[in-house]
Amino acid sequence: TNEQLALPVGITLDRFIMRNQEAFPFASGELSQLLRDIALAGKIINREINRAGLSDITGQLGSQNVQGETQQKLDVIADIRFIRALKNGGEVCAIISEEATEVILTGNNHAKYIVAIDPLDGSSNIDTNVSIGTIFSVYRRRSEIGTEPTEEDFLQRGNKQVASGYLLYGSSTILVYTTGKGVNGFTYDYSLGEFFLSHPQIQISQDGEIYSCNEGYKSDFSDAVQHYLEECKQKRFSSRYIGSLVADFHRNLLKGGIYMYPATRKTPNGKLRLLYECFPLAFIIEQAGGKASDGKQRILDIFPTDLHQRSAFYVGSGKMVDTVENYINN
Ligand code: P6P
Repeated sequence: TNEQLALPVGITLDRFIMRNQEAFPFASGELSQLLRDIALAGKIINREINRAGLSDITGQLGSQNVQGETQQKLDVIADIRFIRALKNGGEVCAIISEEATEVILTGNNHAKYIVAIDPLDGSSNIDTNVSIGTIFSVYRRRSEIGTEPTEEDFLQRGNKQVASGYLLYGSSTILVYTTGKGVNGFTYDYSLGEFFLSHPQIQISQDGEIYSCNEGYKSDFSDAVQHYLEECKQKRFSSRYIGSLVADFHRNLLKGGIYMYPATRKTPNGKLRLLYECFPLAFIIEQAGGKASDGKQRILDIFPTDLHQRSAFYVGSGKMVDTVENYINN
């Protein structure tokens, strides 16, 4: 059944996952364990981020810290931590990451899940202390259990995702995810080392008055998108663009709004990556009652041909995505 679980605010993530698993009649617990592994990696990265200013790991790759150790950038550390957590958790047979060109094999060839991840989105934001995020997407593998996974395992439509979510390392650290039964947000209490349900059954408003895009590229946008921007300004909508996808997405999810990254001269196919940015956020927004489009089609219907392919991205309140699509297609 598709009813959303009404669980009390304040329940721990662990208990929520357990209750949620009961709602899946044939669940064997592997996805539950995988979600716990992701939450663990998020806690570790959260600690690294909070220490970054102190132990000077936000600098360029290769810089030395006070102990004379070779430094690694936070996004490299995040990548290493997620891969290690997923490998050790044993539920994932392969990973693709924004930080790696090729498929990463975990050696768990009997595991049935694969994960696509952007371990820490937007390094320019890391160095300037802007809120940053991790985005993840979970699929069942297409290849036989026991065989070595291949790139083909990852070339599935977005609507085949089993789960997706993000961690936002901001004024507080929040984990937001869906397994297809609604969207829930968990806020991290670092003094207890626990995530607690703080945003149960998130639903985005059908319409909104916030638009997020980099207007510096306005002259590159199609006439249609420029006309939509004019409409937003005539209606005195608020322009909010943090330049950090997870932060912009999360604000719009809670307050209503649209995030747009259209094709530009510099990025003719859009800038954002389909498999580990657009697909996971599109799954979330649809589960929260919103929409995600590349301007012509539903993001989740796209069949990817390359692990790192990019896409134009319009995501948020359904009526706002419909409006900009109408400009583009008429
Ligand atoms: P621009 C950060 O580099 C990122 O991937 C997203 O987090 C962000 O929304 C976007 O790119 C910002 O891109 O071209 O506006 O700087």
